[in-house]
Amino acid sequence: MDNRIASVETLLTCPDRNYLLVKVTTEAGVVGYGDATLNGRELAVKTVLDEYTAPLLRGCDSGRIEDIWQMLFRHTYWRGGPVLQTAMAGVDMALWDLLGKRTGLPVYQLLGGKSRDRIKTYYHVHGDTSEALIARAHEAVKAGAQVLRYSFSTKNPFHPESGRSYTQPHQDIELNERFEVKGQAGGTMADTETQIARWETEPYLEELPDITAALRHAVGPHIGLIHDIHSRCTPIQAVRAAKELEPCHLLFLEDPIEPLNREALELVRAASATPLATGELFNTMDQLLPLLQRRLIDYIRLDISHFGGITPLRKAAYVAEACGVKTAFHGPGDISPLAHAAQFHLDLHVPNFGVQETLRFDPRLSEVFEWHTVTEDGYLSFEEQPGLGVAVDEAAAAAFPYRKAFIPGHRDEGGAVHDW
Ligand code: GCO
Ligand code: MG
Repeated sequence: MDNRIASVETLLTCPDRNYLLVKVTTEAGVVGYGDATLNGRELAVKTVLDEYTAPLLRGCDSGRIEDIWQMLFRHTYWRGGPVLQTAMAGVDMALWDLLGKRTGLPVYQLLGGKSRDRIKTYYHVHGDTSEALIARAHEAVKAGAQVLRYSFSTKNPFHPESGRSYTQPHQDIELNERFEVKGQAGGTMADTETQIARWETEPYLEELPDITAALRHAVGPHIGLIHDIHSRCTPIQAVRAAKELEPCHLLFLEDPIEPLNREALELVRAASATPLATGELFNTMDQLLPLLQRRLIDYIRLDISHFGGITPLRKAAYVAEACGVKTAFHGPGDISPLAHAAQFHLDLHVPNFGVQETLRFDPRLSEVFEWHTVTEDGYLSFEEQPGLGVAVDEAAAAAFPYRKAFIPGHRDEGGAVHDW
């Protein structure tokens, strides 16, 4: 069989939101798919893949996955960054998928086999008020969830009459009985880059401990609770939040501060026993390593599509294992089912798996991606197939053309830029 790469192509599709897919085909006609979606900057990644990566890979042995990764990372000289790492991730996932299809084995088997039978997952629950949040959490627990990531809206204290509130990003998609989308996930796509929402951290911090305590009381002691601060605190505000949330026994507090401000995590760590997680914005190992070495976090939140694919994510998980840190890979709606599937294979394999973020996918996605997962009692399993186990319908993908969309920006009440 001629395993040399004949072509590397990109497919941009928008069934509900934009996804950039990479398709690698060998001379023998075997095909692998990967995800290279960078929310709001899809065309930048597509240009890298079409103009630079595709010509470079033509004729390479598709089985030399590690070597191709090293070449793409190091031969460009300009290493890292979200655009280049996302492009590499798409190729890397496609090569693992292709190897699985060639050998007839699922990717987790190629990685060294299972360390567990099923994957503990968490979904988002959001409420505009504490009551709405608790009602939603009860629904999720009734449906079998054992871990919840919660978010809420904070009343704007400066304009109580206006009904305006500060809302956190979330991906709590409600479906009706006919499996149609009732509400869109909050704040993840905007039509223009100038669409701005307001945010002030202090009023939110006033509400956070009470809402969390009420939620903990409502769901009882055995449901895992996760909260994502989404980089919106200064270091000392994060210390306050982590300390005040201590009695609520969170599974973890995510991105308490701007994740690239690594030194300041030490302050939060020293002040409280609330477990910490970060990493969704990291692209390379050097960003993560100091946090592991200094035991500043409990969960790595790396995202397979932005960290360069299966090859480096596996290495990061092994290093985390050596440091007693678990995985909680980033699983938002802005990476495609191919990326989610690739992470599921790693989740099954790595010994130090913790929990996996996932979401209720918009049903329109099933027109483009065919994959079979089952979630029972909050644990996910999937049908065994060679490779990643996700079939892509290219004709359906082409029928949903790209629509330019952006991550909405935030500014404070004074008009200054704020972290999203
Ligand atoms: C999460 C993330 C997402 C991001 C999104 C940005 O923890 O799931 O923070 O909600 O905001 O991936 O595109
Ligand atoms: Mg997050």
